[in-house]
Amino acid sequence: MKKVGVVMGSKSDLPVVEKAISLLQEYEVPVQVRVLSAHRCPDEARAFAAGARQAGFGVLIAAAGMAAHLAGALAANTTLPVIGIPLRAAGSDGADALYSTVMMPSGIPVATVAIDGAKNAALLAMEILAVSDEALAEKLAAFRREDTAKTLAADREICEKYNG
Ligand code: RP5
Repeated sequence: MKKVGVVMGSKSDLPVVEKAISLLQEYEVPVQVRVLSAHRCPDEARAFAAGARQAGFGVLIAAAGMAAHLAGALAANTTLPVIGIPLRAAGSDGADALYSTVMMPSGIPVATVAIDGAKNAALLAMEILAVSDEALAEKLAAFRREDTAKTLAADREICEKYNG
């Protein structure tokens, strides 16, 4: 199976990014995790993205806060799909990172999830890999069935409590 590259702009992003890493690990998807900043080490970030396809990656996830250019900077250097996670950061509610990540110029797409949306980033990465991996597709379908069952159980509980 192709690897998922999970890149964060700073080690301080790890508490949120860990949710994506642990979900990918739970589904036994090979992951490589890096701290690479579009601003603090642009050469290393560029080299990682430029070599990612050759290195066996199928999707990249890039998480960054504030002026969050990491996902776009990686996307500029690869034609692998790049998923951006805009993050809340000190002194910021994440709206700056959301706009910095989602508002890409035509021709360089970044699939952007919600602010701090690490779980959806991991699920989307797996959905991309599952296009050519039936076993992974079935695991994702099972996850959806469980999610539906949990919601319907909550509905039954609330109905009993409030609707008699
Ligand atoms: C961004 O700046 C990082 O992704 C992080 O979210 C934010 C703050 O970084 P630190 O100053 O905590 O290293 O580049």
